[in-house]
Amino acid sequence: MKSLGEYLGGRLIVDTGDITEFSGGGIVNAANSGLLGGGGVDGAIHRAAGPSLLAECKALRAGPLPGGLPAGKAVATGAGRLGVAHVIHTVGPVWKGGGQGEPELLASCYRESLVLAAGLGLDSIAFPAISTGVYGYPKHLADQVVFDTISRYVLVNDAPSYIHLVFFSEPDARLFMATSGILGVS
Ligand code: AR6
Repeated sequence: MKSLGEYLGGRLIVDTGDITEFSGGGIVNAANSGLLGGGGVDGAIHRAAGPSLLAECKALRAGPLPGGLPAGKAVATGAGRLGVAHVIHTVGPVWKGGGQGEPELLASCYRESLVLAAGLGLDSIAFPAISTGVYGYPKHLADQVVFDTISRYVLVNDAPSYIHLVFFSEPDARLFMATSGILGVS
């Protein structure tokens, strides 16, 4: 993982690389409602964490979440072999053109994950670019929602101290910085 810049008084850090290499308080998983793994970053996180993560997700389905996790919500587990204390699983919206509440649901994913992280006492948390893969959310539109949501959150919340956005590719990270108007600003 490589850091490309720090913003919002150092609390927002833009990184590029594989989120499973993050070490710190927690990472967020772009899961699906079933919570039992999948492709993309979800598959990578489950592979890196090992079988205990799937076992914890199955326990959630057998216990408090029999119908799975709705879009926009978040739930925490341990993190198996990952170098973090917790994985926070959230379900992004599937892009259907933008008029089906997608921006609100995406904002909710980030907010709910941050609130959970703060409640768990995590000092740092790393997000992947939720919904921008298989779920088809246009990257530049997601970037606007993410920057807006995190900017508002840090204004009124002290924890977590450090919020990392981990983009799988450097062009995706630079698109985020350009879209949110922070390219070249530090
Ligand atoms: N580290 C950081 N980012 C990654 C990694 C990684 N190791 N791997 C992929 N990405 P996606 P979604 C980026 O499709 O759109 C799964 O099957 C990727 O480049 O993983 O929310 C779930 O089970 C993209 O920008 O998540 C769900 O069924 C971003 O992560 C569904 O996909 C998100 O892509 C969720 O779709």
